[in-house]
Amino acid sequence: MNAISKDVDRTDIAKGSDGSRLAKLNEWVAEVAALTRPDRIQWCDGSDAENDALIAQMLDDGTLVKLNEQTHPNSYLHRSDPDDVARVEHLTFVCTSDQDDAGPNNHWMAPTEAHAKMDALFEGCMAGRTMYVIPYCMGPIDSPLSRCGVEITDSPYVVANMRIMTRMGAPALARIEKEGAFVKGLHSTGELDPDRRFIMHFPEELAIKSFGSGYGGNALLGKKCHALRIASHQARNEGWLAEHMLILGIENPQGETHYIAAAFPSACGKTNLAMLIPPEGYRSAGWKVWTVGDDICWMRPGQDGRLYAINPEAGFFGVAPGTSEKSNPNALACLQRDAIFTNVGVTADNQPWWEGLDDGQQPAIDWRGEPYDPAKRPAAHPNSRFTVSAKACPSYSPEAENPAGVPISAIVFGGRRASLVPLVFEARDWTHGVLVGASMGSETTAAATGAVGVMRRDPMAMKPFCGYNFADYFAHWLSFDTPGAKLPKIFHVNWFRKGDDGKFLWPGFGDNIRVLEWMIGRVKGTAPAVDTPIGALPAIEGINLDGVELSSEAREKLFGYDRGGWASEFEAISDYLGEYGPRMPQRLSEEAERTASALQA
Ligand code: TSX
Ligand code: MN
Repeated sequence: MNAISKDVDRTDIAKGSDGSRLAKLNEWVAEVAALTRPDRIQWCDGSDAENDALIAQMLDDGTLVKLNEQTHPNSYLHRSDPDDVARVEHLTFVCTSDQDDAGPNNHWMAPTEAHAKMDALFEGCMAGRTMYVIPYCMGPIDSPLSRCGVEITDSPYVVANMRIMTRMGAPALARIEKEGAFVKGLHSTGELDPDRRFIMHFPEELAIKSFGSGYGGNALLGKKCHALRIASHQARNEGWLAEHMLILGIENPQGETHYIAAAFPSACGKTNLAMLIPPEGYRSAGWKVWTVGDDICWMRPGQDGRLYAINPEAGFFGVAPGTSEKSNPNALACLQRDAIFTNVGVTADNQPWWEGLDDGQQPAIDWRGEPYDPAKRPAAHPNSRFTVSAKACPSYSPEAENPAGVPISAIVFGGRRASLVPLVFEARDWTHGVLVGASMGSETTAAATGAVGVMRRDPMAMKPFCGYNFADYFAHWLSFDTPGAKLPKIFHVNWFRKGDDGKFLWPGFGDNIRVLEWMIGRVKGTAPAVDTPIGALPAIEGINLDGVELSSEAREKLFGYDRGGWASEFEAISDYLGEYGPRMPQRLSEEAERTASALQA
């Protein structure tokens, strides 16, 4: 157990000692207990003993199934309710007093109405159950960029996952006692009735209420609810950014490391990029990619004017299907022990299994716990997950624990685009880069929607996660461009361009380091580029393509640009941005017009 936890007298906390900086927390816990009426209240300290007891209890009641101890020590499978397997955007609300503050990008409900609705659902919902109080810290425990929260839940599965995904327990409680401030998250799995399921955010109160789902994004409140929706609102007020971005470090043979933050919509391989292993030629030359985070990035200007970033999370809650020795060996290495799997299949000898694992084994039981029948359903749910500590990742950056964060040299936006969009381009300046982020789009895959190849705009990959009006969000991004700011360069990438034969033109995966190398060359002023109206494209001699075989069609499509196609794209972009109405910053519309007219010229 952590030393700090010994200083905390839990009996005293539960009583709510006067004058204590924890009084606010104790009062809230008492209030919630009076509403939800649990049989027991358990304050979580994050200790091994506490975790062992929770795991034993979940094995006993069937919440968890133990996996093969020889091949996957200390690893477990959770099968969720079959109707509770993903985030539910249509039931996710941002409850600001003024509807315009939530914006057209969010579902909105008035705070009083939302509280009344949720409190009715929560009334007595924990009767016969244990209420867990989980103090947690998003970000390194000693970082000024970190923020704390407390999640109250009746789900031991949530406790076990929060223990991996956040800095949970006694040290977080000690920080809350020192600061007095925390985000209040209330969660109950309820009866898992899809008609009585809501995820409500109250950014003005720094509060979250989530009922009726045990699924990660709806139930692990530190992640999407706190670290993105609530934090984005807080970040605007306090002058920082809470983004849906991976963070990686790229180390060159001279031993210099540059940090890159990158935003992609779902199904673009964010976790794979965050854990990239360079191709052999690069590795032997001394290149290395370090993983800081795979999903969320909090960044703010430092004393020197640069943006400094932390990963607020402590683990990975990644999509299992498609994770293989080829696509992501580092992720696979993380999953050999101490992992929780949700909704994957299992082999006859009880090893976790998913589509695209490609290890030569076969599934015996599917994610519903039934004998595997390919005619019925895939073995693993397409949104099945692993939860694992970041420390288990072979490429985990030691700098990820640096309380000062890492300085960001480049911000990358990207999407899945079969046509038009080249492999990489660089924005002219910050304003143009914000436009590039705001106009991001990606084509859907079967895993996400069933409808394949439909273009969805997803500004900065924040469409489901921005806790306030997108027009205000773009203005906030623009506001970082101040005298003295040493902002990162902004790029756009597309690993998914296809040829006329429908095949991918770029090898992707480890070879993406070639694109990252060009970006860092641009940051340092050494890599050549060609200016175009959409931004700067790599000069063909400026990007290392040794060992990559590209047809002339591939070269043309990956490194060229189609003026007519982009002119149409910019019409679509103006229409899309127009949907955000009169609150849209004029600087952004002007930037779009500037590009559009350059394309006409
Ligand atoms: O994650 C991906 N990345 C980023 C990796 C660092 N994926 C998987 C996306 C689904 C989550 C990719 N898929 C990437 C990519 O760069 N590129 C592609 C498309 C692609 C697929 C297969 C091949 C090449 C490109 N080639 C062969 O299978 C041989
Ligand atoms: Mn995400």
